[in-house]
Amino acid sequence: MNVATEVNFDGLIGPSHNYGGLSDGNLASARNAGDVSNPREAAVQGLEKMRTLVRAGLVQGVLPPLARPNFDLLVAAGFAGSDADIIDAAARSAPRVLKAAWSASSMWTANAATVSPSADTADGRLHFTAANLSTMLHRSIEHPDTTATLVSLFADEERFAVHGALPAHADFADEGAANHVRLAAEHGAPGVELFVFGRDIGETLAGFPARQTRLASESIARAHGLSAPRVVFARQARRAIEAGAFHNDVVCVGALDTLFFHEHAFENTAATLEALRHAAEGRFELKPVMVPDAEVPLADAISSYLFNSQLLQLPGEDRLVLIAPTETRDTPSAHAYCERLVLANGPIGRVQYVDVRQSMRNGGGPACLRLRVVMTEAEIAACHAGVLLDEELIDELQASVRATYRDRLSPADLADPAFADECRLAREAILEILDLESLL
Ligand code: SUG
Repeated sequence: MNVATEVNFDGLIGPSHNYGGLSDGNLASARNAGDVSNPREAAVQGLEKMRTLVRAGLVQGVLPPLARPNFDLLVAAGFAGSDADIIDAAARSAPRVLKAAWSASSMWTANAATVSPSADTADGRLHFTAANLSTMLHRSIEHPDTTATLVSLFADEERFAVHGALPAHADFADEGAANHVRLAAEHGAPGVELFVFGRDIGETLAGFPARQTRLASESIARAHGLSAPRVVFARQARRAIEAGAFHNDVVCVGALDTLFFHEHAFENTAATLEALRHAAEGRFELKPVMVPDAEVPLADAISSYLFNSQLLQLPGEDRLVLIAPTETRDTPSAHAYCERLVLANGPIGRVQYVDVRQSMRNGGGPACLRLRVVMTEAEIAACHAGVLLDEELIDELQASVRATYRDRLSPADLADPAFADECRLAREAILEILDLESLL
């Protein structure tokens, strides 16, 4: 067995972070639509979360923001001329498309791709499939640039396989690692991969959209060369989606042998746990931690983002640590549950709270902001070194953000062509720091 480490690649929040109200079914996004945002504070908060994990002794990576506005989308919508002409015309006749083009949503890197570590794949390579994010217009434009980023970071084809996104059709709707959980005895051991979908192909459902299909999940498992007996496909509870759990990671998080989830996360909890136990047989014993609705009602689980936490094995701690958003601490039922959880002598020994409020107001908690990549030493050595962070690099990124990002951004600013230049310069400075000028 290879020794491997879980590396978290967080999305660096981009300079156009704003509250567009673009995500149907994401209650926070709808609630805060049109509010003034604080891009500088948002990016600093995200970097502080990364610093917390660096200080805890973890390997921490970062993915740069994508170029915004996305002029390809605006040109596809028929706008032409200079950048300023395009923004001006779009602001007048297609403001919602312009908002989509400006979205900084690539910060939520849990949706960037689905990742299978080399211990799980038939060819022994570390596989990525960029998510097509086809359900939401503003997110559907991410994948070409995300693929390019992944290819630059994981260029060594002998060790890494980067697959482009699945077809952009509703039957293949895919939201990446937000609907995927990997469980294993140790990070480097062969594991069990759980894919959670909300919809079958051809199925149309009333209400909030189910953003992941069974076909998408199955296609990824095939492309990654996963061993069928070690893969579980489970249906997300319709009730959870209707209550605002637009991704499974809003009601479930897993790490190593532990699955932490809400009673109403899965359509059939008993069958899901049974399938996981069966897939894990001979490798590890599953430790399910199910939170009853009577203790944390589904609505509180979703508003507090209790489950959108990072569940981590930290050096020097014998039990897992849950890195939860401060909103969990501020929600009485979720907070009381966490207090009991750590006393219970189960697999989770500590809860630590982080402030990512700017992202949370768009429905993005600590778990949304990171893409987990289990990597061997050799894979870490083969990955682009410029994106692996230490505190000095975090300081440098924060200084750059403070110098180039706006403190306040209001919806009207998105119509200002000068803001596009400002964002370009801010991104250029970041790419230079990360030694990724090739992505300019
Ligand atoms: O896709 N919000 C994101 C939040 C993604 C959270 N990710 C995970 N759960 N893994 C989304 O709904 C809101 C953007 C806006 O309204 O401006 C947004 O895209």
